[in-house]
Amino acid sequence: MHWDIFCRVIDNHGDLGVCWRLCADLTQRGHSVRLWVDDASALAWMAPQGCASIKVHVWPTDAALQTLAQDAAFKVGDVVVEAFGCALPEAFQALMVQGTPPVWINLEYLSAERYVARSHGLASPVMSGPARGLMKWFFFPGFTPDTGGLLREPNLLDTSPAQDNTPSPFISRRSKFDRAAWLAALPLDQPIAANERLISLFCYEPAALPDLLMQLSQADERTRLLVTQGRPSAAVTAATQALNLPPSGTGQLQISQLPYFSQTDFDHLLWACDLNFVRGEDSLVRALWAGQPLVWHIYPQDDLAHHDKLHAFEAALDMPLLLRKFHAIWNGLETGPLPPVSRAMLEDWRDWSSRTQHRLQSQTDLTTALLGFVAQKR
Ligand code: TRH
Repeated sequence: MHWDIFCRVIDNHGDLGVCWRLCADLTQRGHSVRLWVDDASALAWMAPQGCASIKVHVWPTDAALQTLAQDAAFKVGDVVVEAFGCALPEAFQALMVQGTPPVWINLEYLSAERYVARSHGLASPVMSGPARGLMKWFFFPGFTPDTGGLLREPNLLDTSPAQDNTPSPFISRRSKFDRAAWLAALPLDQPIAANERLISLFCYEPAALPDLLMQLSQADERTRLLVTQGRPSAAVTAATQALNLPPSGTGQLQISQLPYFSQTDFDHLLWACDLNFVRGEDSLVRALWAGQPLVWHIYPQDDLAHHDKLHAFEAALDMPLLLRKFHAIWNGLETGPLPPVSRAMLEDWRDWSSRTQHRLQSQTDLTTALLGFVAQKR
């Protein structure tokens, strides 16, 4: 099938990150995709290799769409995805009613809250505008079989670290992963030593970050903190300055700043680390698939709606109590010292991550569910 996927970048990288992963998964399954996006600049690092079957277009102006309307060769896709309520241009909606109407999907944000299962798959009749009379369908990702599921490309878990040891170059395809070779090829000031435990950091600006840095610097074990580019890197710089620490860390803590990775190498980072701090939506899902201990920094909302969202996630995935406590402090719901990241605690969290990965893996993945849903609605 042919797909038109519309994405607006609100802030950060999640909107485009999720859309690109969906596009890539669809093309891997033989579909062709046009991705319409208002700011594609992050694709330069997220997907530097591009993808022949994904045509990236700038968000269309009315004038551009009027020109397209004159082009006899242009056809709207069989499926149109409006990602995260981004609102399709009216001139595109006008094109949608010219031939056989596409299946129109409103792809929503990920949440474990109860309304998700209730709302998944509901119809929303279009009552006004050029597409009046068409139907939009709500499609909600989620953590239970009565939702749209989670993005998971077909071969993803066959190639996770536990199952594969074939060497690969630094920018590798997702087919093979060798942890040691991947880590050795990272552009770091100091190579990683065998006795260092590895923690990746992808977050916003958690108030508890200085506490984490101090705790790690005084821990029993040596830790390498691998800090991702952008807001995490700026937050760590600000925290080390406020604490009067060297930028490269102190005591048992060594801090290394990473470059922007492709999504493939971002996954590799999550596979390679002993603990992953992730944020937002897409990196959370990828950390769940990595099966390593994780801490989630949820996207903060002004009305504090993220508090309920975090609690629903903890409950849905039956998170251990100490990990919930860590999340409450990391996300600013509670104050006080972070529980120490001890070896015993990481073991406990690893058991939970591994059980959670297995449980979620038994669910239908989002793209398969979406294809089934579209087939019903055509
Ligand atoms: O960037 P985010 O905070 O995006 C957020 C959330 O999706 C949030 O729910 C949404 O409302 C808001 O955007 C507008 O976190 P997220 O979702 O994990 O997206 C990050 C993407 O960036 C993900 O696809 C992984 C990718 N990435 C790389 O590919 N390479 C990198 O080096 C890094 C740091 C990230």
